[in-house]
Amino acid sequence: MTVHQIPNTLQLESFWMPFTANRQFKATPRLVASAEGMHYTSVDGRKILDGSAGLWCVNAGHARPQIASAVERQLMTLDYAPSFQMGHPIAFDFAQKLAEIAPAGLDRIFFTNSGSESVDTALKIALAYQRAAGQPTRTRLIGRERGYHGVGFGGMSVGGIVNNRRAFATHLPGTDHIRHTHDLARNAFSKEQPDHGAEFADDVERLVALHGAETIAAVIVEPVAGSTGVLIPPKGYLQRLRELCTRHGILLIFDEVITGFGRLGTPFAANYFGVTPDLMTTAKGITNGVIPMGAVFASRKVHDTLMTGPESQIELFHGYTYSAHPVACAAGLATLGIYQSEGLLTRGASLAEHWQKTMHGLRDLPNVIDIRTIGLVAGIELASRPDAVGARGYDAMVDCFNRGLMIRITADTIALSPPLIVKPEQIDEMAGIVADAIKRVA
Ligand code: PXG
Ligand code: PLP
Repeated sequence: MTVHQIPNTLQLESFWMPFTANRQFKATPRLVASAEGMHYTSVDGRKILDGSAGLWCVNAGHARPQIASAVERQLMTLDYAPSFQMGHPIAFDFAQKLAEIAPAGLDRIFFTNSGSESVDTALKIALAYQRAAGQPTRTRLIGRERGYHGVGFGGMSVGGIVNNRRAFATHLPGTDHIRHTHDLARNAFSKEQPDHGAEFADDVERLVALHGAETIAAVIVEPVAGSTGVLIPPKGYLQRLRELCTRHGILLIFDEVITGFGRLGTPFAANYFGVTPDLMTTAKGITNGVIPMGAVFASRKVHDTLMTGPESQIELFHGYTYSAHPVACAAGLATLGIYQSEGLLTRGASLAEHWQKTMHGLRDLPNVIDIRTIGLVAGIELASRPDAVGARGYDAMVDCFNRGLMIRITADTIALSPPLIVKPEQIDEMAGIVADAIKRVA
């Protein structure tokens, strides 16, 4: 036992916590001390079922020995090496393995250390691509309302969550947004893709009409929006987005930081929906969450357009000290090994029916105004309390934690996304704890 497991000796002031109500949290902290498989253990020794795969990242479950030993081995073999004008074999191996599971054609891999860095990298690649393709006026970047693309200035600017934007007035200039597709009136309680709303993709035409296609570099969307409350694209929507981007010479970027690596029951959302973007951002599940890493998957067209000019010239003036960190690559390779040997990238598909039935079984509970499910993700939207958006959701999260289940909330929407090793009876257990919480916060 280390001191970290004795809360009453713990000094909480110094750690300025991310995306947290620090003063509220420090008054009544929720602390976990260890994790294994599908469970965390709290500092007071309670088992807590992981209903959120950490933060949507621990897809193979916790404390996997193969990953731990690969990391240890790598640390003692080559702990760090630069990737600027140097290389180390494991980075090339990992990129090759990722290329093998990538959606068709997205087989050029640029490594980062997080989803936010993947997003900013993809946006910069899009700008560099348009310039190299002889379209230097294409500098505008289009996101979507309610989109989350991390917290860098680029990702924040194309993002569409007001709380993430308003304190930081200096957004990137030259960004704009299409509307979100959330439409409770027409689509509440849809299973998988809702029927209505493909026409929201036509907002790309409106922005083309407003700004001129020759000013637009890229459109970025989450195929399924995760952190804004599990918003599933209407039938035909992503296909239409793809057609419009192609027609107008605009690159389409899928932000698959959450949807990547099996979350929908397919390796990537691009596979699930049968729509291939030009660039795809990933992070989180790429290393099972255990070492920070991200990757941008680029099409040959994008990559090859930049591989021009004299061979001695750096083609993309971009990268991170820790791009392709050898220890992250080792964790990623071991993670991919587990995903493949246990079939985890498609396991969600075989559980989806049970998942959907169990989650939709919660629809008659008090204040439930929508339930959305796809793959191994569910969003359960609760009506907000008058004048207190988010309060009911927060109380439900605390109640679940106290009764042995970790969930995520966005305002009053509960998001569930367990590790992909979840057993059917654990799905039932999750639903039971959530049902009790919903009743208690009514
Ligand atoms: N894009 C998407 C689609 C994401 O979901 C990021 C980019 C940024 O990744 P990093 O690694 O920089 O955090 C994300 C991250 C939540 C939650 O509660 C979701 C994320 C992060 C933290 C919390 O839903 N997604
Ligand atoms: N700031 C300074 C002063 C640096 O020297 C560097 C990298 O060399 C950075 C920021 C960027 O750090 P990273 O490459 O880890 O993103």
